[in-house]
Amino acid sequence: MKRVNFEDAMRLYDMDFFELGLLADAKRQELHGKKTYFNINRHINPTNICADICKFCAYSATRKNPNEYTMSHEDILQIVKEMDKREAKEVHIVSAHNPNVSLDWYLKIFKKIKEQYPHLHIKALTAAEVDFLSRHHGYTYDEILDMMLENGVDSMPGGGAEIFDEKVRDYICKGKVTSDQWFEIHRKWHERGKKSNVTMLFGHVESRENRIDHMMRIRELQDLTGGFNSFIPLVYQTKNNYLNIEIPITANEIIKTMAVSRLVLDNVPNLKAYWVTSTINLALLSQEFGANDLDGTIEKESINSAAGAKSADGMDVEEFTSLIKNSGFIPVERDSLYNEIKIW
Ligand code: V47
Repeated sequence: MKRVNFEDAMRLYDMDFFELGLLADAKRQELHGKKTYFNINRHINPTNICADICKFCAYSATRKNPNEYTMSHEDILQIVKEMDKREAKEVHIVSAHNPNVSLDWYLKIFKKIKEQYPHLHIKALTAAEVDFLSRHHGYTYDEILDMMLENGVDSMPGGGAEIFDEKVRDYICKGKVTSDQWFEIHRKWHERGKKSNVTMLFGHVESRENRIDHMMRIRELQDLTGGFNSFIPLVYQTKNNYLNIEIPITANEIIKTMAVSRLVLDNVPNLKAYWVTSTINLALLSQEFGANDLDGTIEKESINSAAGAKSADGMDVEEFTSLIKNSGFIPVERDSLYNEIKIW
């Protein structure tokens, strides 16, 4: 099939909803058949004190959310101990950009987790955090990435990508990692033989053009490195932040965006329907519009739930897998690098 260019992608959005779905589903079936991947994982968000100000964020401590916190390493290790008992395979650690703690506070917790739980996959530090740590503590990106490796980080999450268009980015999150820097960090990580994910925050002030431009920039780096495991469109949550979006994005536009991204990102193997921001119902429907991954059980999550997502307590694995089965797909537990562990 011919590669989808920018104009083609715009036209995909204008297609009949179900015909677009069939196209995206054909691509999904070619890559993954009826399998839907998920992971037994746990999110930990160790601190919400942030030096950056993103208009869409409800998680960081501000005057709308004055309850600032910073976990101790003991707190974090206790959570990891409990999740390990429940046979979780991945710990996903993302923090705000806290200027009051040392670089060691960030790095040493990875080392402690790795030493005590060598079988756990540590997915940690977004490119936005790497950029913050580099600026705040005076290290190069290369030095920070090497320290992450030395301390046990296995892969990088896709956060901080937001929207790469510079004008929109300036409006929603001025001052944090730029688009070029975001790609530079992931390129350097991939060059170390490591994998990462990439997100897109949509449903706020961005246009369809901005979303397609975002996907095209990802496709370009992926052609060079092949280091992205999955693309994760994050539906903007409207509550408790400073973006003031009055009319939320429609379900139709969310599902179309999933389908278009499956077709544009022909070189990214997995499309994740992140149920936390899309709702579980739309995530299940997305399986018929290109998505082949539902992230995981999550257990607890603070960033998106602060802005209104119903994800504060995660989901039970039995319930999760039966929802996938009942929607006509095969729930396949995977590890963080997409090796299959178990068909449920
Ligand atoms: O970067 C912040 C987003 C991200 C809001 O790599 C918001 O596997 C919606 O990146 N509405 C963090 N989203 C979460 C993230 C992630 C999640 C799941 C899996 C992976 C992965 C990565 O959450 C931030 C930001 O883009 N976010 N505020 C909001 N109001």
